[in-house]
Amino acid sequence: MMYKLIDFKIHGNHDGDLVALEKGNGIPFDPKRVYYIWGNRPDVVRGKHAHKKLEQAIICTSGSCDFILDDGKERKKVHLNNPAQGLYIKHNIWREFTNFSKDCVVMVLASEPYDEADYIRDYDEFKKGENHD
Ligand code: T46
Repeated sequence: MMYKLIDFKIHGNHDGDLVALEKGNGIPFDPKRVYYIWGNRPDVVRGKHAHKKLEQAIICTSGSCDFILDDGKERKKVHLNNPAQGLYIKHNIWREFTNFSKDCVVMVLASEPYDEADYIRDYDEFKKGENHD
């Protein structure tokens, strides 16, 4: 499984909608960090790395963007434009993201605190990795 799209439960009423996320309730891991990204030029390409251990759930809370995912064997593009949907990516998946709408805000829940040592930023090194599932 390269990725999974998770539909979150929406607590909606006539005033608007709310999504609440926690382990086992939309998120398959215990989140230890949250960060968010906005203000990107439409054509900028972010990411360009994989993670050795980190799992993440990525939510486009506003606007839209594209994630390009690569498991070392094939590449897939996922368009995100729904704040009630999460893109779950486990470790050892190369990711790039681009095609940002002006109002795009990407929020990420991560299974571990930030650790630069967990990043694989060289594509050849990623491809050579012995632990592709
Ligand atoms: C991912 C995609 C979706 C921190 O200090 N703490 C953090 O938790 C993060 C994520 C980043 N940073 C610093 C490190 C860099 O100096 O913020 C700067 C930008 O980070 P980076 O170039 O890694 O950002 P993206 O947008 O390329 O990638 C990020 C995540 O790093 C990555 O895990 O999957 O968002």
